[in-house]
Amino acid sequence: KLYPEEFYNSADWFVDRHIREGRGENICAYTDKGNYTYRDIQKMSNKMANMFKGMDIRMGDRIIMLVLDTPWFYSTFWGAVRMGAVPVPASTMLTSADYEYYLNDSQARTLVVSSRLLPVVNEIEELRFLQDIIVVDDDGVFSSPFKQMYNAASDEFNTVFTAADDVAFWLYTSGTTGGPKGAVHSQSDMQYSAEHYGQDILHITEKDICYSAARLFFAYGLGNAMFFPMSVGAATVLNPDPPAPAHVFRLISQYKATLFFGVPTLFGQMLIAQEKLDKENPGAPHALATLRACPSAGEALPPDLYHKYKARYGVEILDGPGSTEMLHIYLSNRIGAIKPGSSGQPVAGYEEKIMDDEGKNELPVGEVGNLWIKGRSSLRYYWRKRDKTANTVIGEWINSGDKYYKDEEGFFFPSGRADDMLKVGGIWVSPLEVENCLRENAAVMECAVVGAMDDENLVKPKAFVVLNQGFAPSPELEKELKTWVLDRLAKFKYPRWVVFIDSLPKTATGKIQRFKLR
Ligand code: 3SK
Repeated sequence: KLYPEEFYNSADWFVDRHIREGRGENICAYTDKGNYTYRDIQKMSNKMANMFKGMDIRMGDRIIMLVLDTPWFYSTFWGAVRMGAVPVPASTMLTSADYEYYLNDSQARTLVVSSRLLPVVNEIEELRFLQDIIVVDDDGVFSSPFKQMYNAASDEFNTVFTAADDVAFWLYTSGTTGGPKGAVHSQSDMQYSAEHYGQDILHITEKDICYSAARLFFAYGLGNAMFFPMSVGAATVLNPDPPAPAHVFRLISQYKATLFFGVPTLFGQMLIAQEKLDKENPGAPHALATLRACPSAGEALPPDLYHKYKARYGVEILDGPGSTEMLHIYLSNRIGAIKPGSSGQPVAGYEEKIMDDEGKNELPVGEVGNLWIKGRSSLRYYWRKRDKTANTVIGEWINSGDKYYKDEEGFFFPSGRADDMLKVGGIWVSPLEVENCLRENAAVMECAVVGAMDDENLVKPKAFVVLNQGFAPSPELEKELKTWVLDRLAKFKYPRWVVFIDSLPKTATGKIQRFKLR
């Protein structure tokens, strides 16, 4: 036995520990098709690990996961981790070109995909490394020959000898330039985040029932619906369908959720749907009575939304930013101590400072600068992106790319992005990607995309377009350009407004002055 005291595998900590400590019969996942205990998840992930081993998947091999929010996400993720492979959950909302990039960039030989997403995978043109596609339907039935392999696999597995600092999983994150970056995370990062945010902010216990509108493939959803509840033997409501308000109301009330994790766009939509319900049925109780808190991330929460939600539901939205690089939330408002409009104060275990543009001096209270964060859940590096890693990982600190200032009481206030990226409904959108797409339309000579506020005070892409000769502004052309982007990029990226202008404001050196457009 080599250094047994160094053994640390997150599947052991998040799954097997509960069985060892008598929580094996706790419900881990509630679904509309039945419930799964911690013991069930252990057996399912052991079978997956045995199947992966039988496929000659080795330690360090990446397994891309395009898996909807079902127990198969858990069994695939933990099955991979316990045999030393590296699960890479990817957004289920992208295009075949995006998936081609992920599969080739990660050099994954294996893809696990929910059957509903297979058509988009089938459109991928060039795959350099992929060998096996394991399709799983919503009932957990695998495609052949994996169905037979899974059924025959033992539900026992000796979790491999890994250590806290070994690579455990990756998550892709987008930037303004270049392709998405694979953020490489270690085995102990999830436990660190769960023990700090989960306890300091959520006070999560075994009795909690979580439901996350953010899907499991986001770092935000992965914590909310997997590693926070699984850190304490609590339960999650898993459902593969998109979280429309009516659906959210049903799931929360049916399963008596205590923690509902959302994003501002959805909280706003819920209030609009609630208004309609209240008109149809005056005096009827709302569906959120069992909730004790509603964490929010992904984009800044407008203060009026916080007040309206609290007034209607009597429960607080806890706003706090997180990132794929830090794995989860590092600043947050706290239950009973909220400053609307702020991102709150440091989460225990994390330090934040506001730095000048040279990265040399910390700025005083009230001055806007660059937010740097320190905490032991941060990424190790971006896969094959040395320069981008060097710009982000600065010793023990992570440069968030966000502009912030701090007030006298230590609350942090967001002041925009250093690199013009937009957060739309909690998901990063690169203006450059939308601009490049628009520019491929024959009518477009030049364009620039910036964030603009919609009626709910939430950011959406807005395009300013200079037309080529022979084209004239019209509502039809506006519609055509929106459809053009809708047809080519993931749906949430299309510009909600197209404004035709004669020329773009630029600096003497030709750089677009986006602040003027904003
Ligand atoms: O994208 C975010 O804003 C985020 C928030 C919380 C946790 C993780 C992430 C990536």
